[in-house]
Amino acid sequence: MGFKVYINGKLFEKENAKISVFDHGLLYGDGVFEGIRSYNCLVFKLKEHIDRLYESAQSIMLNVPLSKQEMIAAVVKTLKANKLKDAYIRLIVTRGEGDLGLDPRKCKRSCVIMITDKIVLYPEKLYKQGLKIITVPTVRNLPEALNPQIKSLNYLNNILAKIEAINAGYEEAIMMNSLGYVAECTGDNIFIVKKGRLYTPPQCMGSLRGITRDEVLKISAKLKIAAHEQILTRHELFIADEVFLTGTAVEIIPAVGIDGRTIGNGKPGKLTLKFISEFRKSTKSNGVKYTIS
Ligand code: PXG
Repeated sequence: MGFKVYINGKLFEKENAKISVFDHGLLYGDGVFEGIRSYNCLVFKLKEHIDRLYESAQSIMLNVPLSKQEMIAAVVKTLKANKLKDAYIRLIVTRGEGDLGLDPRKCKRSCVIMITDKIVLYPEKLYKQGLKIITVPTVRNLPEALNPQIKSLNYLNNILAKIEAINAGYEEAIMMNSLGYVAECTGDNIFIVKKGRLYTPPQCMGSLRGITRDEVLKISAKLKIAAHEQILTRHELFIADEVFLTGTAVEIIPAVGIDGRTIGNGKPGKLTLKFISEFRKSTKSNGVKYTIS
């Protein structure tokens, strides 16, 4: 069975799911997106993802032609049409079809796209062993230039950092901001554990306000583990007891090496493992429910 893609209210077979080459999402990266997951027919934190999508759109003056309720209904409709229990959901709103020029006023109708697919899980081995990662030269976008809070279709900043990691033989990069402080990874937020406390950079250091990050902060409150939003330097990463990354796709993954330094004892730490198991529990019980026939 082929799979179906939602475009502007209609479902198309994958082969026929096409948009204009004059769409400003393609020509200029002018649009916003979300990456969402569903677990056993529960869309995890759907409301939070939709809220963030509309905030990104508001910031770039992009009209979303659906109410939030209609958007949620469309996500559920697409998941049901594809009979997916566990899914990765990519929600995209582009400026729509315009002409060869930046002027967004030429784009008369924004374009809403939803792609739902089977989730590709990272090998369990990575969660057990942890990642070795590096800091890279490309700095995270300045909040006063292109605010990382806007989850826009322009991800070249992150892709350049990813290329630098890959060229050096690593899978993931830690991005610093222009002041040299830790911002985030290319598609994940970063946390450290030091002396039983949790630290993560504040948003003003140049990171996206991750929904997984928010959930980790919530879990830490529940477990009565002190958590702080604090400016972090490379040095603090190197001397951390534990480091982990958070994001929708990866959930929570330990980092056991940074720039050649071994973090802690080189194995995923106790608190990291606790957060992984608490997070997995949360994905089983939180979200918007749907049924598939
Ligand atoms: N930072 C950046 C720059 C991101 O793009 C996160 C942090 C984590 O946020 P959430 O809300 O997911 O905890 C993201 C999210 C992909 C993909 O296809 C990327 C993200 C999410 C899902 C899939 O690479 N980025």
